[in-house]
Amino acid sequence: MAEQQYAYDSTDGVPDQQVDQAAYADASLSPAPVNGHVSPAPGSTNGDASTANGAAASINVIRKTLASWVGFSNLPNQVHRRSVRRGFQFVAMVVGESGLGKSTLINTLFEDTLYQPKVIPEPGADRGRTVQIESINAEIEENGVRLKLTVVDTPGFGDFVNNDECWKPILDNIEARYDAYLEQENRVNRLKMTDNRVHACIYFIQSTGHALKPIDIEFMKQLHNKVNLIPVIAKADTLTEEEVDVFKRRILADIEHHGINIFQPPSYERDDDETIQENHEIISKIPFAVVGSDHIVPSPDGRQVRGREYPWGVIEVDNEQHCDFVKLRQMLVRTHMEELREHTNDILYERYRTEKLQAMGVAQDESVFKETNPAAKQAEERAMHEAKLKKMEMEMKMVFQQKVQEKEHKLKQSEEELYARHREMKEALEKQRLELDDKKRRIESGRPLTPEKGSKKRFGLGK
Ligand SMILES: Nc1nc2c(ncn2[C@@H]2O[C@H](COP(=O)(O)OP(=O)(O)O)[C@@H](O)[C@H]2O)c(=O)[nH]1
Ligand SMILES: [Mg+2]
Repeated sequence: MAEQQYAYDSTDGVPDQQVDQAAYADASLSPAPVNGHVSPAPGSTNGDASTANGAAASINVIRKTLASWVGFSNLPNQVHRRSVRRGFQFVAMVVGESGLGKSTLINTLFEDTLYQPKVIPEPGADRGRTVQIESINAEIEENGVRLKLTVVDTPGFGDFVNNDECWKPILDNIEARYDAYLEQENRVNRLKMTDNRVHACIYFIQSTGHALKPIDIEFMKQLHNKVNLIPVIAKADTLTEEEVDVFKRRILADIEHHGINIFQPPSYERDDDETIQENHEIISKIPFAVVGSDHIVPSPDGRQVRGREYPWGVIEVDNEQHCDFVKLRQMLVRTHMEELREHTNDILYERYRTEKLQAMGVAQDESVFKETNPAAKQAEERAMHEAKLKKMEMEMKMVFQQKVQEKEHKLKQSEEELYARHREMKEALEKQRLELDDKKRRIESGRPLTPEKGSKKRFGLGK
């Protein structure tokens, strides 16, 4: 059978800080403040799943059967080998009031005493005032497949006179684990990622046979968008078969009425009939009515079975006729562990991460999602090229105009100079002409040109 080795162990009911620290050490998680008041990210409780994958591109898929064996049908085996090499990490959280059989159920699930028998506090002893968070790490191996299992227990939940906000330390712990993962994602080296996020939260409902209690509704309402909720009816052996049926219907009606999302095993188109049937059976049993026991008792027909012995008979844990434990284990371990991990990563964590980053002011550059259409891209490039040419043309025009203006200016200047010179010369000529006219008139009138000089000469000549 399964070979098991425990990394850490803890005694149930006794807060073991060392265990808690060790559990966090790997992912450099710090334990969440037990009664700290970290406010949840805005819209954290009712946000919609943002599974925006964008519109699927209309690519024509060619479906054909290959003539020869190419080999990619072996891919699942490769994934299998890698998974076996790496092992799996799974974190399960158990929440519910004290004494509902949380520790017993975990021991029953993993077939060993992860939790030692409870040390019940003395009457009047201080039990602490807050919900505690304790985690136990165990490494389980079955047929060569390693599972690193962490069980997060929440002793103290619902145990006080005032249970207002007793869901808060639990929510804080879940968010602290998301934060630790986000921090790892942002590291430069992401090769050694430890996934300490809570993948499933088993919520124990007291088998009152009536309806959900306000504390149950409040807890589920606060946590349903943060974690995969798996409600179970604790100690189902205290109810008769009919009582269980009625109680289950009432619980589901309450859950629906309050709009609470519990984990629903999804079914897929390609599932084979057997898987679909299996899924259907699991879904029909939700909320699982469970009985836990880590004792072996003799059954009336002489077999040694895990169960609870009563004066009127034996309740067998592993008998589907007696309780839903087998179905719960099947879903949690055999059929849907990977689904729980995937849903945590793809939906719950993704939403938390988006809200957290948006609150920090990190925005998504939507242009990176823009489809690249070659024709549109070409047109865009052409337009850009044309705009560039136009700009160059404008610049050249401007330079040309400037040059023309300069030339015109120069021409105008020289024209003016020429005009001025022309005017000057004209004036000078006019002056000369006037002088000549004057001389001419004088000569014609017989007057000496230059009277003083002329008379002297004439006198001189006349003698
Ligand atoms: N009748 C009945 N008793 C149970 C069941 N599971 C656990 N118990 C008993 O309930 C008591 C408290 O169980 P425990 O696992 O310590 O509860 P926890 O405080 O929720 O962890 C123990 O005496 C168990 O033997 C169950 O399925 N049915
Ligand atoms: Mg316990």
